[in-house]
Amino acid sequence: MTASITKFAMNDVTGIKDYYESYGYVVLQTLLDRAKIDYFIKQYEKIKRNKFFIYYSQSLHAPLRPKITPEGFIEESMERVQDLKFSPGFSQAALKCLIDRQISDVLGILSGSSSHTLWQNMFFDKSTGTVEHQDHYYLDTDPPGNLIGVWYALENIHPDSGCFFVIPSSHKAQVISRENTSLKKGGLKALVPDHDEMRKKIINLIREKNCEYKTFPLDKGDVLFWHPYTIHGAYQNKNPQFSRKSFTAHFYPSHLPRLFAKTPLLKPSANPKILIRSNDLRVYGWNAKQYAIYLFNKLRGQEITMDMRRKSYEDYAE
Ligand SMILES: O=C(O)CCC(=O)C(=O)O
Ligand SMILES: [Fe+2]
Repeated sequence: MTASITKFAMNDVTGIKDYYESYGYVVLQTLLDRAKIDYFIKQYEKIKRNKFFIYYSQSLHAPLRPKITPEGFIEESMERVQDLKFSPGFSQAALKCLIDRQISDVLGILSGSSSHTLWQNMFFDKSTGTVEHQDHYYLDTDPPGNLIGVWYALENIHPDSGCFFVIPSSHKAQVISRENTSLKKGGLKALVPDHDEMRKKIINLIREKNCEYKTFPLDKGDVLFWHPYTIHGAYQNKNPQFSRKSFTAHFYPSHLPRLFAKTPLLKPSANPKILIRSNDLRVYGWNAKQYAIYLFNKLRGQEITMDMRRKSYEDYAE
């Protein structure tokens, strides 16, 4: 049995803010228009079996061709969905959901800022069983603590699909930061030992304090917002019949700089309260590079860098 989930409506401004501050997350009920979701899913079904479709995988940090399960779902999650410009119907439908007006209204309630920048985003068809972590380790603002994570349920999420979870109020406990702050020296690979340390510290913290996990089998259109210090992750899929269609995105108040990262050129999106990356040429270049890396990896064999999937490690029970 899943414990009940407190869900808020948009007009409960004080309730939303207070809950987020106490627990480090908050759920808004049917925030995202279902017709918008249906349109995105239609676009997704179109590209899924396209022979030329390549995407950057968030779970493996490498470009991939979709690996489709016997039940018809893409196995590994996609990163930078709105930047997949060689599939414009798909990427634009994703962006429409990500930058919805209701989303920016809630971001405004939580941060008090009138403009937010969309930094990173992902699409999951199935759960990849994300290890416990704080987003602060990967993405945050300077000063830290102002990033907001957003998880969008794109279907009714089954409890056995590998639900997203958070450790309530963990944003008030310890923050584990990156020791290696320079991504330039050696890229992602240089961060691997440090990342593994972080993963272990988080697991130890949870075990020492015997923390309670809160699991989210949300309904289609529900949206969860969380703090960059809140420990969260996702369970492994328990039944291959269940997908877990969802987006996640990370926003921050536009006036703040990024921690450990340069801010790219930005422009207003179709929602004037949300800024997105403006240099389209660079984004096309990034896409071309993914094709090149994909072909290179195919010839040479793929090297796994930062693996986010709990099944790749021995220290997780499920
Ligand atoms: O949905 C998941 O599996 C995890 C997503 C996540 O950790 C994030 O978006 O920050
Ligand atoms: Fe995360």
